[in-house]
Amino acid sequence: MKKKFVSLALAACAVTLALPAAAQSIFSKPDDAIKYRQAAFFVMAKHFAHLGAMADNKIPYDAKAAATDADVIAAVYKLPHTGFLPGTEKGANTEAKPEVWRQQAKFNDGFDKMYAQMDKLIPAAKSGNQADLKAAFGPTGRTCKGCHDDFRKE
Ligand code: ASC
Repeated sequence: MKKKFVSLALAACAVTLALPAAAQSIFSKPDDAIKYRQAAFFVMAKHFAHLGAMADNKIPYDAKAAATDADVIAAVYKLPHTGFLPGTEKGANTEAKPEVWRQQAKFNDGFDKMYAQMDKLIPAAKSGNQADLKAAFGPTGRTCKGCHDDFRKE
């Protein structure tokens, strides 16, 4: 009995130690991590869609507004990944599919691909040149969609 308790306690410690430091420092409960990733995605989506509207001439191209969008995206695009912690599969109306935790390598690769595209989109959106924005926007949107198809419930 005592032995079983000790091994359970050790297992609990191992799980705690395996969590990224952020899990201990900034999220006090799983729902906080879910809300954090959703909030970061929401801010990204708003500014990404605004860039898209300018790229597609749905609203007039405004170089200054595009640069602001790029600055906001640059500040938040690496935040959502932090919120996909073990134990956050359910709660806070998450749209994440179980595949996020079952196919970790593929999921992480999706983030790397998004980062690579954003690292092109951000300077393009700040270039003051609508053609540059347009050229970078399409591939970035397809990268978003590719990951959503695999890992987000519709
Ligand atoms: C957006 C938005 C997304 C992506 C994706 C691209 O504007 O909110 O999630 O683009 O729809 O296909």
